[in-house]
Amino acid sequence: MPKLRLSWLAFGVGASLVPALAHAATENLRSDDYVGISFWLISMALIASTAFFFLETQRVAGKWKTSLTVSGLVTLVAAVHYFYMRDVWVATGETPTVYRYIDWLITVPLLMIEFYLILAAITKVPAGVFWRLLIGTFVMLAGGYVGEAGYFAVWPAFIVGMIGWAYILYEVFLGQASKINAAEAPESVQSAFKLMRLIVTIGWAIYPIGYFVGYLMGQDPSASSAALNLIYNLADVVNKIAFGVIIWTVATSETDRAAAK
Ligand SMILES: *C/C=C(C)/C=C/C=C(C)/C=C/C1=C(C)CCCC1(C)C
Repeated sequence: MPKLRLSWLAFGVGASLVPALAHAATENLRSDDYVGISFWLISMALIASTAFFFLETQRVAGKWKTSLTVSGLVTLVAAVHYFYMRDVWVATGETPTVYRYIDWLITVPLLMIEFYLILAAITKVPAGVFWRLLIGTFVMLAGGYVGEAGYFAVWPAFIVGMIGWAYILYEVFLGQASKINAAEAPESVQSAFKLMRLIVTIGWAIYPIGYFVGYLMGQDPSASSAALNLIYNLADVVNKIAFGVIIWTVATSETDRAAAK
């Protein structure tokens, strides 16, 4: 069973990265540094989730294995970035913008693939749907990055990012992707699709709220960077870990249902 071995291999590579990176900190975490503590907590939660998603691929039916593997990749890539972000924050007290956006640049397209895989488990999906979601993603992240990194005024950059996100929402609620969620799909898959729409709407909305609080309320940037990072960190728990757990719930219940037949 080559697939089974592959997931163990991926797990092994991920697990061996952990000790090397987890000890990279050059400063000690202060007990009153709540943002730093949140970086720590979430790093560990992401690692545990990665192990869980990879190992659970062995339990689910074939067509769900890739979805769970992608969930594990999202949490693995994020975990590695969280180690670096935590170090930047603990050592300097500054927002780790570059690491944050490199993380998003990899993990948001992976989540789009995840979305596409769920649709593909229901029915044939035109590849154009995936590409349009990806274009929306790039516009959204490019806008956010040039604003946060100081290459562009924060308000117009925010608006560009919002347009990218609005386009994704349009595609998922009114565009071709929305029409694909056909009635013949099993109920649990349909409810997963609805839940994923909720994630992209409510879960993802936490990020622009973070940007707004961090840059657009006219506060001193150093005072608002704590809020910015706390909000982004919370958003990642919802959108990376909880999102993966949703996929896992559907995958296991669909697998059990098929086995009971
Ligand atoms: C795992 C990381 C995820 C799911 C990151 C998602 C990021 C966003 C939805 C960011 C959205 C933004 C806007 C909608 C406006 C501009 C500022 C951003 C980039 C924070």
